[in-house]
Amino acid sequence: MVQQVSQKFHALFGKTPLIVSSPGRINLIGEHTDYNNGFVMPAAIDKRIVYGVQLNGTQTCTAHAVYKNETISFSLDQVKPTPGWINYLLGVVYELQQRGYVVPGFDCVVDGDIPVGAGLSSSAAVEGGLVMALNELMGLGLSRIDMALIGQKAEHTFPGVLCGIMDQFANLHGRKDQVILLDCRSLEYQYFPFQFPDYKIVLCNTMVHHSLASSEYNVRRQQCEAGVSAIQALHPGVLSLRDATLEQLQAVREQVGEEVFQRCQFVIGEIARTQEAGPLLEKGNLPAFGKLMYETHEGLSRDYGVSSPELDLLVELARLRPEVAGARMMGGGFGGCTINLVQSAAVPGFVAYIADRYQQETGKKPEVYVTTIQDGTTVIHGKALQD
Ligand code: GAF
Repeated sequence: MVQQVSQKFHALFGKTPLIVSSPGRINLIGEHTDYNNGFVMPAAIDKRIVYGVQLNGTQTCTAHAVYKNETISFSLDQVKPTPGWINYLLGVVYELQQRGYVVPGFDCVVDGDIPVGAGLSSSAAVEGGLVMALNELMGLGLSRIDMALIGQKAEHTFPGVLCGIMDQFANLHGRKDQVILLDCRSLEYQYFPFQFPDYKIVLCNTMVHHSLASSEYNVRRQQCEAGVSAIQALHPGVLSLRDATLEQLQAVREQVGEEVFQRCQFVIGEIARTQEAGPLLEKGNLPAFGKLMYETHEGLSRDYGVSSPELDLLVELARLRPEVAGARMMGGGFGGCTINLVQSAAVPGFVAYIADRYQQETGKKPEVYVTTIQDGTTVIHGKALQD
């Protein structure tokens, strides 16, 4: 892909680009906890976006997406939300401008193999890759945390998804064979080795992406905030669900109503589960870790209301198999992938079984990816020579 992007860039713009590789992410546990100041456990994976970028000395940016065979140009004086993939690039440029940086014109070619709408955060990869490339070409000296925050803000202001920090953080801080335990309140983090030769991480793609995903995501966020406001009236020290206890939530149950209660109950439980998960991983206790994953799925489906019949089916199919330590839906929800911890020797049988049963029940052919944990966003070629 690197070579292809480089060649395409030469063909279109006649220059040598800076190349940046920007991965998708998985999340082992800690779902919908990031915007509640809780913990998450993501990692960057072997599916990625590759960028070729170079400054062009004008006030215009031209971007070519290889996978769409589409070229779009925009002027730097008129950076505004625009439907389609270009929106994510525009968001990054806008956020840099908002921070006072004078973004110069640039050309870019982008290609990738992160399936879109699969919950593997291709959008954070598009954002992280561009901010990294511009940081390098403009010599901005931004930290990886700064870059993650810029990507997150871009997602808020342009596509309008009020996401937490997990995806952009994982995209920029991923490390080969390690998962990140991130405290989303302090942004302190630690790595846990994830090297278990006996197990593989298998992602099963429902091939379904509901248009509800962004609007319902924002609704969940509001529901969590409603729960916090009610608790805060009694306990002023509670600033987020991270600070709240189940007893405190119970005390406002009637006031907030059953739906908000269930949403908040899930989040409080999920934050606790994610804290339990670190030591289990350290001990290599994947069967116990996997049990927590199943609990997470139940909560996401029953209490948080972000699963779908297809995701529930994939988890139920996985649960019937002794070689699967744990499985759950992953990411924002309403479609996309499940994440499964599967005994290595049994992976081919599991893949065949899932493909067969899922197709029988839904008529859809799932895609299954046996994935590995890789480094976060990386500049592959040093600063390219200006022609
Ligand atoms: C999406 C969001 F972008 C993340 O911030 C996170 O909230 C996740 O859904 C759910 O855990 O990927």
